[in-house]
Amino acid sequence: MKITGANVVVCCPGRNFVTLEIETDEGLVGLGDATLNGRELAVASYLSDHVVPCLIGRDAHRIEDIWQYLYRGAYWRRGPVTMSAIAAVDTALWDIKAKAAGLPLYQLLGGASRTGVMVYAHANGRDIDETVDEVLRHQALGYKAIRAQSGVPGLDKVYGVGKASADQPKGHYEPADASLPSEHDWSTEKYLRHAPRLFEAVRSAVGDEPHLLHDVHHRLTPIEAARLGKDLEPYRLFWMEDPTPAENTDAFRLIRQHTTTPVAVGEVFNTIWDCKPLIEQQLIDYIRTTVVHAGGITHLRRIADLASLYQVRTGCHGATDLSPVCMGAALHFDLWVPNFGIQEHMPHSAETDAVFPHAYTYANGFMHPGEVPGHGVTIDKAVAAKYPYKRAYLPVNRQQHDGTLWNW
Ligand code: CS2
Ligand code: MG
Repeated sequence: MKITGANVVVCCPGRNFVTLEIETDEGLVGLGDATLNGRELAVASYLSDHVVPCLIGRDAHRIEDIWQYLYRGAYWRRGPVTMSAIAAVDTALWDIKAKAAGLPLYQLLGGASRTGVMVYAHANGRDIDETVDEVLRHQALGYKAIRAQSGVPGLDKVYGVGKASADQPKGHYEPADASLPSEHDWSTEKYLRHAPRLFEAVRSAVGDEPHLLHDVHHRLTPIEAARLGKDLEPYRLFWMEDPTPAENTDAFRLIRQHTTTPVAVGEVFNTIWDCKPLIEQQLIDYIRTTVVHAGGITHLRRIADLASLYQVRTGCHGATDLSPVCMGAALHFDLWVPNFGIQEHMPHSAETDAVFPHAYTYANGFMHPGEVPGHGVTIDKAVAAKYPYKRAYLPVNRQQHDGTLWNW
């Protein structure tokens, strides 16, 4: 089966997405997500200007060979742009192969290892009371696992807290919110005082059962993260995510010395090499890499297999800036992967779902990728064309007391 064409579709149904469509001489078409929030056009160009010319005429069934060709052949290896582009090609080729076999993608990976994919919801609020209400609302929707993020007293804008608006579902949160990076103010002291109070209120409201998660979003130093982990131990979190920037692996050893709160890292990682030391030294409990930013299904399987040797479980990233194509492919991976942990579930908007019709479903805290051949996600290019690209950036953080540029 030969690749005869490939198109890069950039659209913005409320936020930007980049989708790669690969066509074959047998009429089968595959889709891959190539969205990199805030740097979308870099990946679109990497694909259309540099990758697509190399794909035409290749055998679509040779997924591994094409992966190696694009990874080794680039010379300049790794990085979010390169690996998102490779991921899009890989995902589209797995979609095609599964369609050619007439099977849902998870069957090609090894079949289902579980009856459904446990997901976690996003509950956020401007203060503790509003956040508790949102956690209870998601508990009532059947979620077994809920992430809680709230505003911090004394800080104007904080990661993970949506702006209440008439045209978006309650709690909707889109971080890429401006045509130039918006500036948030940050105070570690105010956050460290507040976070334990938030979880004391949430845990007492929901009881012992629900899994509670929290995303620190890279904003603490290692010792501050260690302190937060200790302070949160009474509330038994499922995980504390991105407690400190993960460039320095040794930082996580310090966190481990002080707290048993489980740690999740990896949504900004893009190859197994980023993950390797944290997994091998058992400094994390969940690896957050997912299909779109970590080289596709082919590479994500390698990361999961390494993690399984150290009892590290998967916890794929699943924010709304990863398209439904990524969500669909990830759910097939999640249904198969033996060391599955949890899947993030931030429902897309109705506009986005109209662009990307899909077979996956949610019910009572679990998702399922569906049984249609392939990964089960398509693109309506006519609807996509109604939403042209609109430049948008992720925010930056500045220390409130002196304006030092900080981690967002
Ligand atoms: C967050 C993301 O969902 C998460 O865990 O870290 O929302 C992240 O902020 C965005 O994906 C960045 O584009
Ligand atoms: Mg995160």
